[in-house]
Amino acid sequence: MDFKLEATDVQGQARAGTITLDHGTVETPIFMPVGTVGTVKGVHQKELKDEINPDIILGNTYHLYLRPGTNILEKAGGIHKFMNWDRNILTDSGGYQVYSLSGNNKIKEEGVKFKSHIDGSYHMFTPENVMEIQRTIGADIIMAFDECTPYPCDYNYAKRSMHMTHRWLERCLTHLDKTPLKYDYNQTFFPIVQGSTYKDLRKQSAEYIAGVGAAGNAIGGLSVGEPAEEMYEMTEVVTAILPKDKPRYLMGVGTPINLLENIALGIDMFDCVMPTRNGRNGMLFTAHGTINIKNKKWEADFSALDDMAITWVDTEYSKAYVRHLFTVNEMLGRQIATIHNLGFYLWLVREARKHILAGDFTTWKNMMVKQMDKRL
Ligand code: PRF
Repeated sequence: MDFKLEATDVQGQARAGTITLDHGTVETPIFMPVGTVGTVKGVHQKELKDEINPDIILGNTYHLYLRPGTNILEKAGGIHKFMNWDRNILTDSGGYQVYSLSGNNKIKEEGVKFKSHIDGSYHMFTPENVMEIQRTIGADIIMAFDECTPYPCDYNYAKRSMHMTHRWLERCLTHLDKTPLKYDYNQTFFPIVQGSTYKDLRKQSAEYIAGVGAAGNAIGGLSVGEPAEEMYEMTEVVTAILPKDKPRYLMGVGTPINLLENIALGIDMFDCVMPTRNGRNGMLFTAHGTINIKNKKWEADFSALDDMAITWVDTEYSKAYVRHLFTVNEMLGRQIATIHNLGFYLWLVREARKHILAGDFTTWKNMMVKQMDKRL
């Protein structure tokens, strides 16, 4: 993996760069659409490529391990071939999903024993087998196995958990060294900073992670229910320590405003289910604020879905029609909303990149944050 920093904002920490991987170059800042089980829900690969055009998408180890399973993924020749996506993919390690999705999990030094949310069967994730599973899935960027602490989190628990995440990281690295690549392209490993909402722990964790010297670094444990201001404070503490010449990935974030504020603090990569999941629920993100398309106020509004016309659905369909599709629970409504939202998220990070390169990011960001902070 190669990271080139092209520009840094004059007033803040925002950066524009490129990450080159074996399935193409990623322009940063980037938002990675979430394709949990090997599909960005409701979007054809062709639409994803032609309309939304992301350089990289995300998949989840937890889900792909449960279904279709590593056996099928290996037979398919890896996730890219299986889902017919020839651009980059990043897999999350399951270090978040085992806590958020499976009931009854037991976290121990050895690893996490968890109950499948699908059939109730028991499984064990360890730093070692998660590295092997990610080798077999075959994403371009693979993540360390960590513990994402909940919010709020007791200081002593957060501290013990952070140290365990660091010990797990050493085990990931040792095992990865011993586990050969399965396919004919490279994989890049990112470690994850934890430390809950405690500045001293975040500082300690960022120093530890920076010391590993990985090609890229991630920040976990945020956007788990804490106030946005607290998230920004933690990002700021961590980005001040993480190396400037490596990409920084803030996991599971966030709203359009969260993206811009964190870009301003030096984050390069994001992923979040919000544009897809909230889209399926009728929430549309626009440059002028958030729309609940299910609202009766759109019943006879025949204007274009979004006059900014970022993707073709924005002018092809009216608000009244999309509202109708949601009212009668037609899947096309959910598909349209998903394409709109992903188009908007990708537009937003590309605009951010343009303004960083042009040198007026902070002014533009402040204007956009004010403009987007509305319910329409
Ligand atoms: N760890 C991992 N994945 C994640 C998170 C984390 O802390 C988060 C937190 N917002 C999202 N996804 N491995």
